[in-house]
Amino acid sequence: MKLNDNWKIKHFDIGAARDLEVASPEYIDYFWMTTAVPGDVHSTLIERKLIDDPFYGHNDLKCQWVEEKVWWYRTTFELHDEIQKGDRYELIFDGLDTFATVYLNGVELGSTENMFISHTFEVARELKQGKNVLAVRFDPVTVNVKDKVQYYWSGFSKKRIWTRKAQSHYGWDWGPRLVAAGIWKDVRLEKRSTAKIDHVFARTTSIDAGKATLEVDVDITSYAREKEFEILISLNDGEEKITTKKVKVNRKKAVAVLEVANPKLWWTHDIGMPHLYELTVELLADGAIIDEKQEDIGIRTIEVRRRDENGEPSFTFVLNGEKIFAKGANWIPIDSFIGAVPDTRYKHLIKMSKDANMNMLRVWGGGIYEKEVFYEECNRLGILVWQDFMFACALYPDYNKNFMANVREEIIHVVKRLRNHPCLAIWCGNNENDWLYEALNSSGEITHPFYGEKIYHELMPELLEELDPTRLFWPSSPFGGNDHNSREEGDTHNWQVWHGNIEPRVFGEPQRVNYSIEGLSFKNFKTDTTLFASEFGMHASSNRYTLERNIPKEQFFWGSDEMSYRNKDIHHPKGILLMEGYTGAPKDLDEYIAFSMLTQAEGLKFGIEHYRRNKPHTSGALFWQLNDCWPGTSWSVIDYYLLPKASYHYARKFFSPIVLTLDVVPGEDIKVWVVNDRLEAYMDEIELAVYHFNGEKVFSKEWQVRVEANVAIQVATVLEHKALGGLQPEESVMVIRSKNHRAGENYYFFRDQKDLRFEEAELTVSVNRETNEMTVSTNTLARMVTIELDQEQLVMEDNFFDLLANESRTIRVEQAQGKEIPWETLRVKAINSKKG
Ligand code: BMA
Repeated sequence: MKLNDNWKIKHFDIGAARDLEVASPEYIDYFWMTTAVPGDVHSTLIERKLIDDPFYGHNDLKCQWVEEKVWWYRTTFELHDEIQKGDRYELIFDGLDTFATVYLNGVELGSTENMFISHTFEVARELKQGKNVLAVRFDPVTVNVKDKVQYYWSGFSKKRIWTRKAQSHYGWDWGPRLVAAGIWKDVRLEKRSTAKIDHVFARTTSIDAGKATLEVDVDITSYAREKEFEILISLNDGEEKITTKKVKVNRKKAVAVLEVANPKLWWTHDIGMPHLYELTVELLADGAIIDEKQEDIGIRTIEVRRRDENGEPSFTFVLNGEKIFAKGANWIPIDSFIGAVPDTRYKHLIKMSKDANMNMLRVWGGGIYEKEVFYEECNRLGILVWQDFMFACALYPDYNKNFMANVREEIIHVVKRLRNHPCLAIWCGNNENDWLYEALNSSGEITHPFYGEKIYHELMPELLEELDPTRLFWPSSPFGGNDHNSREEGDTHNWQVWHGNIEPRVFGEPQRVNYSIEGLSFKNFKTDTTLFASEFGMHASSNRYTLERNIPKEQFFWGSDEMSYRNKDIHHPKGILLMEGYTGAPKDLDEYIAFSMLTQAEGLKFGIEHYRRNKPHTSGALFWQLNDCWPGTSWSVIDYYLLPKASYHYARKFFSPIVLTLDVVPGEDIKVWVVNDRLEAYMDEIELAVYHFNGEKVFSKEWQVRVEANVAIQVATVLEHKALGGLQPEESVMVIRSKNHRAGENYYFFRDQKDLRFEEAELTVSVNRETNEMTVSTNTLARMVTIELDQEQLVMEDNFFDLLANESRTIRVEQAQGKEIPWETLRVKAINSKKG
């Protein structure tokens, strides 16, 4: 039974309330405010208009007081059962954020200090038939970490490392400090009989010759020592029963081996179907079912190949025996207030990832182990998950016994919770701790030992060997080689682009930076020979609608304090330098929005197509970052209102399983490539065409291509001056396309945006409100046609595209929740379209 109803909250100053009084059933809470569970304190205060929307202007600073208070939650619930002697009831909190003390009918059941795990209390004696009162006190994090002064490295804020809570709550370089608190997941009361199922671990042990073998391990807790139990396992495929097996429980464990003939395998969506079977595990005592668990499982094998066929280092995910090129992004918490986020927001974002042809998402280590809905959607849609443990950019107090006991419990809990998901591909110990520690240490900036090392290099590998030997445990990201961020081994974060790091470096060298146009240009991707790029990216503005909703009107201009407050990164000139190199520096807000979006989109395209051409040596490209937790300026490609930036639409193209791509360096030969990630050969006729911006076609060449399954090849070279057909490079555009529409069109320019000489485009726009379609056409090449409508969560077939002279495109627009499209707010423009 869920206990999510009737909750109320109130805050007290530290020390102002007597705990047993507030927790007692007699306490009068008539005047408290109601709140939603799951949820959080801030979201309730926002809803009740007791704090101003923290995302608007500087309002986040106005509500910092919330984190300094003691917050009490109270509810009452009715229990109809007549409680018998020997009955067992478990009160389960799936998520308490974070320092909580739980009381039932005035009895203090215990305290918790880990947001990431569920907490269970045995309460048969404290429960009553009839009315029960449940109370939870949340202490401010400041109280708990007050005396934990520590002078060693911890990025973005100091004391966060002592709290097993989303580290980004304390502020990050893409989000404000908003230290959430509250009951952020379900609360449940479960009656237990003589035993219960603790955990199930289902895994594919082999797939061959039309047969798959699965092993299912079941752990139980028994409350009746002498009693015998059995486990009944069934595997269903929709309505069809595939197999069942009954096994005896021996010392609280049961193991069953299942065989599945002609299994339908789980694949990522780009190369197959993500087929799911339903596994049911029933616990039987004297023939009667006393507990049951159901999970969707996939039949698949996954490994990370660390050496290729020639014995050279590699970092390639291999799914069901097939090498995968991982295409995707880094996932951060999808809201500053994660408890109150509806599942629909998750579903929409994951669907958007799939629609952008991503086959892997990395759950980054400064946020949370995601909610169930995240993994379920990835299972269902065929997206692999790189799972970090939640440690990021800091040293962690591995010398402290209590902290380590908490971490140990967390790892066990999380691994058992997530290990059955077919989407889960790898466990990773932390984000950047190994790399940054060594680099900062070598630069003389920190002299402490590598605190935290025991977690990722002792505790985790030891526990994972036992709890999940089916996946690679990777100590950190990046990791491997001489410099943990070495391109010779393992995975890398390319922060040469944007952050200006000078790479490669080796152990012992200081980390140097080059803040110049060349130093942080996205052109630097070209020299990146990584085996697997798990982070890299550039800022782009949020959409105009998103900014307008959150920036006071009088501050709505480029260079205002409010605009700059949206950007939480240090050294703001980095973004300007990046744009200077490609589009030129923006002069006003409209130019900033357009130029930053275009630079990010072209930069990611430049880097990712390079990485993909380099396959299989490079076997993955996960850019930083998919999403935002607030309406800010960041590396995200989808803004807070789930409106795509230009890069998102570029991603649909540069991540498509088959991509026709050009390697273009001004003044050099143009290299024509085909990247085929599909598991079958690609045969086609392709064309490279060059046009003057006014539409005149000056060059065309066609090739018959056959590209074997899962390879990238260069199919041709074209001399630049030939391709130009007498035109100037500044006035021409290239298009590489499939003559049979088997692959998407791809546009390239001979020079950087700032050097191109566009003509002024006149766009003609018409709207069909019946079908929610709009059509745009142009007289001359229109660069980055941008369709804007004042509504959140809009889904457009395409946006931010280039349109050749005299061509037209029709775009369908939908709203994720089926809301009306506000066509009256429509604005369509291109970078070179007529202003006004
Ligand atoms: C990496 C990430 C994040 C950060 C991003 C941008 O270091 O792991 O910590 O937000 O770069 O700086």
